[in-house]
Amino acid sequence: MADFETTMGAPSAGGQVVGDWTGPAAAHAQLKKVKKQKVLLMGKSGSGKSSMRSIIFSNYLARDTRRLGATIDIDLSHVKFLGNLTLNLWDCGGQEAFMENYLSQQRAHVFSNVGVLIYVFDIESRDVERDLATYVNIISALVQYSREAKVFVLIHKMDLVQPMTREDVFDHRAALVRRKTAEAVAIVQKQKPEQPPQASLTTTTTPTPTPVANNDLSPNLQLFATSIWDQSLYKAWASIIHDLVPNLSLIETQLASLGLAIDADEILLFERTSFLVVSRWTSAEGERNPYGDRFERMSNILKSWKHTCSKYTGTPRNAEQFSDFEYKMGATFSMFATKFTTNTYILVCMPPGEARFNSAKLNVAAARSWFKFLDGPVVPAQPAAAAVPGAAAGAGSGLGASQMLAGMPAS
Ligand SMILES: Nc1nc2c(ncn2[C@@H]2O[C@H](COP(=O)(O)OP(=O)(O)O)[C@@H](O)[C@H]2O)c(=O)[nH]1
Ligand SMILES: [Mg+2]
Repeated sequence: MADFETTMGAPSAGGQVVGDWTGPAAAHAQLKKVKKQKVLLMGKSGSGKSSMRSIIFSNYLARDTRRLGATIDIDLSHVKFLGNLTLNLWDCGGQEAFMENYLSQQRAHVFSNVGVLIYVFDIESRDVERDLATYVNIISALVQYSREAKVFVLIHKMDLVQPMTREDVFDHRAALVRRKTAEAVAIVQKQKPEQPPQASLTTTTTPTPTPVANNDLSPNLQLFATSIWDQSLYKAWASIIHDLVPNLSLIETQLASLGLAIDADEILLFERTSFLVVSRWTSAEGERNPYGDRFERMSNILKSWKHTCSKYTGTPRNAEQFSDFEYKMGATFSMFATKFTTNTYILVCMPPGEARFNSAKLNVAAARSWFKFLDGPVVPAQPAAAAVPGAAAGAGSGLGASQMLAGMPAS
């Protein structure tokens, strides 16, 4: 990253950012190729798995999910996320017969090469003990075949719990799940490496399970309280995809450079279909914002806005792509969300001021070429020259649009 910072240039004392793209090859050489991730979506039938998948990735409204039919066996979908990440999403029907099958005949097939397991608990379920027992079996199989996998447990349908007791109910359930996870790991740990697993007896082509050593097998576990009726779903899913996104540190570095250059309070980068926050940058001033849930709220608001645009223009929901969303809150703050690269939207929040706002918009447009790598595995061509005067300078020193445009890279 250091190489890239040098080539892009830091804001000078005068607030100008001048990028000389003489040597970004080092940074681009680090760009990762297309990454495929197997993501298992599991939990009892009716717990809400297909609903959340359809809302996040297929532009469903929460109320549309009532019409979803039960998933039969495994519903496999390939979700393209940005230009270089494909999620192979295994939505596993949760009826008991299917679950038993995943744990026996299909064990190696289902649990090998898993990047992420998302396990959904319905908080309304009456048979908690049984749900937990199934969860223990699933975790044991996962640890056996994909011990590096990350586990996200979603305690779902929290809207059905009284708001006053939600936190306590979640904490109690989370503690139970953590304990059960530890128990599942202990079961696998006790197994001797030479003991063949049940499934490897069924076919000669099944992959061998990960050898069980004495070191810690505890999966990397995170828990979230979720509901399809509020923004909590976006918080959980943004965390799930966050670690899967290739070139994350490059994205973060670039966003920070842009944020400093335009003197923003905060920048959010969204994936264009799901509106999940891929990455963000916050200034020291922005860190004082007391609303910790503002990121998932913005995901929710922008996605609803997109649906509203679709409703009133007659455009199909999947095709709708608004280009700009601006909000100027008097003397408090300004923000805009705009289409950025082919696969992303960007949101910039900044102090008020017309000159600052206009300058930031131009500079964000100029910075698009820095982020071309988000659109595909192909290493972008180097712009001949790039000079992006900062909005800080624009706001402070009254730079005119023609001066700024003069410094923009040829796109
Ligand atoms: N109240 C409430 N209902 C939900 C929620 N998520 C899903 N549902 C409903 O639960 C039912 C079953 O959902 P579905 O996604 O088919 O469950 P799956 O079998 O796990 O795939 C549907 O009627 C959904 O509308 C939620 O967060 N809150
Ligand atoms: Mg389903």
